[in-house]
Amino acid sequence: MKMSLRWYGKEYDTIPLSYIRQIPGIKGVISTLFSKDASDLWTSEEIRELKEEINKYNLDLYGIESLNVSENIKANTQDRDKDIETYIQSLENLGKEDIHLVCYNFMPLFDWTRTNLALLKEDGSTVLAFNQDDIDGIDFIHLFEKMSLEKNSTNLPGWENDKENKLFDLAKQYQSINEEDLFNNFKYFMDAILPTCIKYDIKMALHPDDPAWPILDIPRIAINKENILRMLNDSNDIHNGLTFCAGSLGSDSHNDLIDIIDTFKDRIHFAHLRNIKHTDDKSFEETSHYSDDGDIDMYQLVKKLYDCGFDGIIRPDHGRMIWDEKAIPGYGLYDRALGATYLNGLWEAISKEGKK
Ligand code: DNO
Repeated sequence: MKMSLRWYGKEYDTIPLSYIRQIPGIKGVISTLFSKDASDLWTSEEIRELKEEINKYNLDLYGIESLNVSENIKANTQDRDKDIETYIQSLENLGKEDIHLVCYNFMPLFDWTRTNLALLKEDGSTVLAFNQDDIDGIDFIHLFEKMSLEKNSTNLPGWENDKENKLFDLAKQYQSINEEDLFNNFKYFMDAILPTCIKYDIKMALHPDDPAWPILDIPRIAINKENILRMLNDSNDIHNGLTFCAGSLGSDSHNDLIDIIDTFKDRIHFAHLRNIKHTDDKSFEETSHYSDDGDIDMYQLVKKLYDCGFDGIIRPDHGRMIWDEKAIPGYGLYDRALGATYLNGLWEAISKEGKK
């Protein structure tokens, strides 16, 4: 297992690599070319530059999060084959630069979604939260306007797609797409890219949908064990794998996280570990990583990963904002560093027990 942190690149991230390097046990980061639209090509030069920047700090680039899949591919518009060709070319360029892990998602239109990016807690920290009541009954256009006003931008943190201009057209398009279409569009995409992934040994790690249910009347499929099984088995190759994201899958309390790790153990290439606390059936707040603070027993998850022989990358996921830090929501330094250290502690204890 290698512990890692997500880093958005020197132009966007507020956290210097020199700080990340000081977190015990972190020797590499997961990163991206954040300015890229989902239909853009990633050139070898750009990938090399990113790697070299990271290497300057004695860190490795462990993998990419995310190489985004365009809405053309997800919604099967007339440009899908063109975008798939570009995606394949980007994968080839990554493979040639010795990158073998790609995290991506297949969520239509919205990536991870929260209704509050800074919910104040009694200890003075702020957390990300999702409250279903806040979006129930809101039509999409109004929601989008509300987010733009609050953020003074149409781009949410963590969203890396070319959403702004085409958003409304796409939203309409998705009205006529159902789950079955999404499954088919996923298979079409995966079958097209797999030969390249196999050739360069690039492990694709599908990120589950967050929250793990359809929002705003737009379908979502990577939401539970059954659906993910179908997505992985329909294009059955180890390179078609999963990012086990505890917070995303755990947003639906019906998902049995331990069983999900057990089911996908050979196909989990990347793990995002974080904790959440449900405030209602479809509402939750993020918490510190510590088991007692949330609904997820972090010890059990780490133990299950260890027992399954997991030897991929783990990163602490969203942190709270603490100690007056100002950073990309969910991606500050302090609470993620605490998370990494806590998770490393669990891993060390479990692995030493295991060897007794
Ligand atoms: C949220 C992240 C996601 C993830 C993408 C992968 O914080 O885990 O935005 O990076 O869904 O494409």
